Amino acid sequence: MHRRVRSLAALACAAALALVASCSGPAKKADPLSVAVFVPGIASGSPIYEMLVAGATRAVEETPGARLKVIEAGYDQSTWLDSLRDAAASGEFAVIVSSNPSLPELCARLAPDYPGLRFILADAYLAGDPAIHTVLYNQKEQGYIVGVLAGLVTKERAGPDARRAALIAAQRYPTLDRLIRPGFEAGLKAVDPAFELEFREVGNWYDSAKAAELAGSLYGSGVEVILPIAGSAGQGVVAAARERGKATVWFDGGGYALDPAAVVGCATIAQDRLVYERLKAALSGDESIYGRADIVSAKDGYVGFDPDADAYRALPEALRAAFDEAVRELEAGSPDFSFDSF
Ligand code: RBF
Repeated sequence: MHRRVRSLAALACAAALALVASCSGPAKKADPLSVAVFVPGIASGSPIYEMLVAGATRAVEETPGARLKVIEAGYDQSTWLDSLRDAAASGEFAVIVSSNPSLPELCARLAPDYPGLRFILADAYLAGDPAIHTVLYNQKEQGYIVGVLAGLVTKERAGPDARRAALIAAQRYPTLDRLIRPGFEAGLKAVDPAFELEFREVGNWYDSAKAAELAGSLYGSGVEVILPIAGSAGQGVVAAARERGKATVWFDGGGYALDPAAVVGCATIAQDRLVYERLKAALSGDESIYGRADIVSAKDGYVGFDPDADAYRALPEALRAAFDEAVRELEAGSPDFSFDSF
């Protein structure tokens, strides 16, 4: 009897080992020009992801023989590691391109099991992993740009004594806490050091009804301008602003299309260009990017502002002149928000 239990246990062990062996590492060597774009969420409604897909698509279209597959992982973050592992284990891809500060940790866990696979991660930071290249935007600068504008518009519309603005975020994460929020606050305080920032959390990146509710009560309490960092949930903030004749400032570009009046300013990151450039380099055989964590900023043209919209042009000329000057100074290094590691 004992012997039988032992041999059954041995059999189970062997089966488990075989399973582990079959799971680790791709069976075939991937075509070096085969690319997966991993969207950690849903692309539609999040400009940062729409640009990720656009930039990767352009690099692949310009590279003869290259192929691209877009994998939309959805909003449940607890499933992302498994979806990534499925993509890696398929053996189909030589490069996985993605964008999000939470991706480096997940990719670094997978990389040792798939030695041929490389990762290009935008809007993220991890130095020293030989399979991973990351590029972080100086989000403090992007925050500062919309902060200055939010401060100026608040004063213009609610009077010189108005000193409250708001940020509605989907969730807390290090880039938000250490770059976006302090940058936004610095911009407000550049207009008036007494500015105070209200902070609210939606809890996810898609619930625009909840975001609209949070925005509605902030606007109702006298806040004039809100910055949403909430992906497609940010549309709820725009809807609330439209309803009350209030304003929003937008991140990552693409905001003006949401409403012709409520979005008064839109900061930009050149995510489409960046993803295009880095993937193009990788597809042409440049291995030097891996292991490197770059930081790009306003000075190099990767962070900026889009003035091309009626709602922005409708702001008083003196306000726009003061704002332009602040953006120009930022590009010239003042204030200096540069940093070498994150
Ligand atoms: N930004 C979006 O626009 N849409 C998203 O669905 C989204 N999902 C995110 C999920 C996680 C876990 C984290 C850490 C960030 C996410 N972001 C998303 C924020 C994005 O990385 C970036 O900080 C903002 O877009 C501002 O540039």
